[in-house]
Amino acid sequence: MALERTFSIIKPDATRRNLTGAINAKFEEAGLRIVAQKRIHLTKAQAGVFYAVHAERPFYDELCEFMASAPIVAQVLEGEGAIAKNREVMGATNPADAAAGTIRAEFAESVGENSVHGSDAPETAAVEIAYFFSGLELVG
Ligand code: RTP
Ligand code: MG
Repeated sequence: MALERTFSIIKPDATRRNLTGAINAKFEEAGLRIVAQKRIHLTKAQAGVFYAVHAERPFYDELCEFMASAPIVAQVLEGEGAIAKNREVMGATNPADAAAGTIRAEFAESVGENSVHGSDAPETAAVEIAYFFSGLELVG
């Protein structure tokens, strides 16, 4: 399998509870390398652009409010099959459905405030990485 990069966000519910290090440990234990990372506080409009694909969903406004409610940690993770591996480490969107040992099973508070985001395909990973990072900031 090829070396791949994916985009990750440690969401406001997790930064608020000082879980950045615990979540990063899960990524590193799974063999994912953090090749870029920054802590930023999004505006609601910036969150809205990032989640534009969900604009018609009933939870969109609440999701954008939440993503702008506290700092996030934006990251690029690299590894063999990084996109699928990251989604495996995150667990299901709803923590009630997430497998034991996954980030969402251990840390998520609800289906909305679920601690992490991870890209779902190579195309979305490329777009999401480019929204947050320049090429010079990716240090493999
Ligand atoms: P993500 O995009 O954040 O990695 O999560 P995902 O693929 O597992 O879930 P997705 O369907 O893409 O939904 C994006 C985010 O929207 C929030 N959400 N809230 N209240 C709800 O029913 C609901 N459903 C989704 C979550 O924060 C989810 O991660
Ligand atoms: Mg998604």
